[in-house]
Amino acid sequence: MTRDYSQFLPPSVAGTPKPRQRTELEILGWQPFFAQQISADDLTQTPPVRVIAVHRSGLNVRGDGIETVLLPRADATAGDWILLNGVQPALSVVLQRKSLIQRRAPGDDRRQQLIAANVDTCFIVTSCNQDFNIARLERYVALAFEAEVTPVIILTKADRCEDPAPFVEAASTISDRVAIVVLNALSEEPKEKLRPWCKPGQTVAFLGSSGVGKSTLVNALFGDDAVETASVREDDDKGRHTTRHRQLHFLPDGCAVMDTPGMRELQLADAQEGVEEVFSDLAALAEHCRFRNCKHESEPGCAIRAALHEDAFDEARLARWNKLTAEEQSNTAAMAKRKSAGKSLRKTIKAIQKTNKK
Ligand SMILES: Nc1nc2c(ncn2[C@@H]2O[C@H](COP(=O)(O)OP(=O)(O)O)[C@@H](O)[C@H]2O)c(=O)[nH]1
Ligand SMILES: [Mg+2]
Ligand SMILES: [Zn+2]
Repeated sequence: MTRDYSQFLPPSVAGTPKPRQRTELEILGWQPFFAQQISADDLTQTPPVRVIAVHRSGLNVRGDGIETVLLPRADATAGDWILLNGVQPALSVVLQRKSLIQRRAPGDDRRQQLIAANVDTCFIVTSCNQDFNIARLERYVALAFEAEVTPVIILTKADRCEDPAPFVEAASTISDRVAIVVLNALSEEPKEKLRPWCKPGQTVAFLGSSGVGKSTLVNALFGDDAVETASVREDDDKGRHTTRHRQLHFLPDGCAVMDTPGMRELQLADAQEGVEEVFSDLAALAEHCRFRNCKHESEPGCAIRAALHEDAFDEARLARWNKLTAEEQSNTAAMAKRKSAGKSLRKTIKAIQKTNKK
């Protein structure tokens, strides 16, 4: 009989030591940032669960040995950690977030829409084709900067494009703080190329228009068909809409991966810092304009115009900066108005309730 003495041997002889077993919570993306918000009692009495999918009808949450559905609530979104109150689920508490991706809700509803919480890296996906739009990419990058999430631009369908270089070049003008990855999502490339961000304990999210390959990338990371993808319509190269809700998937080594449906309209609000960060070169120049409120049109002593004169940057970029800044300001103002209107309405209701009680 052969006996296994390997446990008595130094690791170099016994083979490479096994990586530490990750706890169930760690696989879901639990980090010290969340652990330090709760006590040992909380951990047992109101166990943490993560929102892994958002549906109209409810929030799917998962924890250590827990899998349940909570009623939808306005203050929780995909990726959130919640201390689950088993007796009164409505009293469950959302933990403080590490990051929050949000946009102005589309349509007339001017409130902020929570998209994803506690994401470490957001992969902004577009393709080497007509989906590529520099202004839209800038919005996404501003959104990520504002959310305090690391943005990475992914250019898919490189295999369907004769020369992806111009796309890479255009994307690289957005910000020198954003990595750019060009790949074929249907190959083995994604696993290798996205590895630096898809580490154990991390949460990554795929954002971008419909049909650019977000779900295909999720499947490539898992090496199987974890999620359904759209088949491309022959005529316009666009995928059909299949991903309908935001959902987290968990790689066995402990990286949480979020797939999202395409966003048709991305309007920023409350994102002034994010926008400034994308256009930090222009914002720095503007500091040198003679007038504080310089519109960079025809004012004397305009540093932006002077730089433009020397071809220091592209005039179209200045136009995009102006446009995004104006839009962000108007959305933020509209939202503030809505908030205060809501506040005074709540006050009125409270006052009525008071008089009714008397
Ligand atoms: N040739 C090629 N097809 C791709 C690539 N990425 C995605 N597709 C195809 O594009 C279609 C839309 O992909 P999907 O992942 O559903 O897009 P999503 O809407 O962003 O999730 C599918 O038919 C994919 O097979 C790529 O890099 N190369
Ligand atoms: Mg999809
Ligand atoms: Zn100026």
